[in-house]
Amino acid sequence: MSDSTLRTTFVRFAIEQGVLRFGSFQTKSGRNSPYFFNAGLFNTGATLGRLAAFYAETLRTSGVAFDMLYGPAYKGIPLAAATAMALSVDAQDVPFAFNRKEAKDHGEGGTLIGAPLKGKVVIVDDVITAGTSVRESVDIIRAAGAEPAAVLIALDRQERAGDAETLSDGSAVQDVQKTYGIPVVSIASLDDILAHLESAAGEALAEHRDAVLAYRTRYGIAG
Ligand code: OMP
Repeated sequence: MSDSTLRTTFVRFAIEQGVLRFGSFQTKSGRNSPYFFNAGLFNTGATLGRLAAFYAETLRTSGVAFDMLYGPAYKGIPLAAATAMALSVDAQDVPFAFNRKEAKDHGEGGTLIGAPLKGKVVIVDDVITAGTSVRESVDIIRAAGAEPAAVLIALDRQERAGDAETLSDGSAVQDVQKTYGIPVVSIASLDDILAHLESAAGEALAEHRDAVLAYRTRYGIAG
């Protein structure tokens, strides 16, 4: 599948599954968004498997060199595990690890579970809006003596970080790339959602196009 076909197919898949919805939603950073992508709604074996195949294909074609995957709790955990399984379908057996939110002082102890963090580590997560959640993962990986290699996400909302007065110039994803010196690779982005809304296939959702465009004008990076 070509890169653009993969993106288009993914946007359609997310809409079909009710993962990508249009209406009125509040984001974590307090923005009132006309669309929302809830990756937790890929909640059957088949849909999670299909999502993971998109992650695996996106990572493979990105050219990023990596040794293992890391899934931040909670939502990154099934994503990293399923992506590792999807990579193994093409005989790429990659270790994965994840964290728990609270340290355990008995049993296996610690906050990290799975393969030991070492080498080049790809952080697997769902969405980046303002980019607030990447720092913790980077810190955990570095503290273990490993090296963050990239952030792999399903959707880049292509928004600027900050509040109304302090909106940054670049996108949150660009900020992450600059701050940590690692690429952010996404299956799809807001541009792909807009392309769908503007296509014949997105006709039924055309009523949402103006609101999404207005939102992008306010918080987005692209013109
Ligand atoms: P940042 O940490 O600000 O980049 O926001 C990303 C997080 O927001 C994701 O991990 C989700 O918890 C949540 N989110 C979505 O899942 N989908 C969206 O479309 C928008 C958000 C959000 O709240 O910004």
